[in-house]
Amino acid sequence: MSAEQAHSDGSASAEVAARVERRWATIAVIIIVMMALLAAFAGIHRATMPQPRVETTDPSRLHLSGEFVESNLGSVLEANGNVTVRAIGQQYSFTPACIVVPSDTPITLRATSADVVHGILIQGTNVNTMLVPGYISEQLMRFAKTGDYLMPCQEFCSFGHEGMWGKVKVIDKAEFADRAKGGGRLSCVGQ
Ligand SMILES: [Cu+2]
Repeated sequence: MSAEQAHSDGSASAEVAARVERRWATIAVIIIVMMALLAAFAGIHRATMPQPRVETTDPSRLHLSGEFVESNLGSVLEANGNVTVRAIGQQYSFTPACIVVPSDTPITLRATSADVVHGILIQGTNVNTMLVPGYISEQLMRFAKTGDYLMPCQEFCSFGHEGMWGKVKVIDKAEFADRAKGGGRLSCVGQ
């Protein structure tokens, strides 16, 4: 191979490299633009916003006093007809493990973690929130139909994570009102 040939081979491969680099740069820019459009779509059109306020709690004292003591966990029918559900995630279960709620009713889910980061996801719905120790996660939800929904922990929280499942049981509105008459907090644990 003469010196001249080697030189032209070198510039040809430099051209190929430049072309490949431009192609990948274009793909990267397209991906960034698509992600920005998706974020704008979710935020503006679907109104998916981060929680408007930050509420904190002391994870080491959850069981002693305040909103998340054991006797206050579960579902409660509020005076205005809405339902509030309070729950805790801990390694490796949710309390209550079975949440009972009425259909066709505005529901506020309030939950936190007693130890590490967990997550609540209700299958077949867009309910999906992280449970961070020290912070209260709040999510609004509404179920059109009665039925059972699985509620797995969706954040890897250590070796028992795959066994961390809960359930949401959506029952008829009238039946829920009837059960709520006695006061107290409702759940479907053991049912
Ligand atoms: Cu977990």
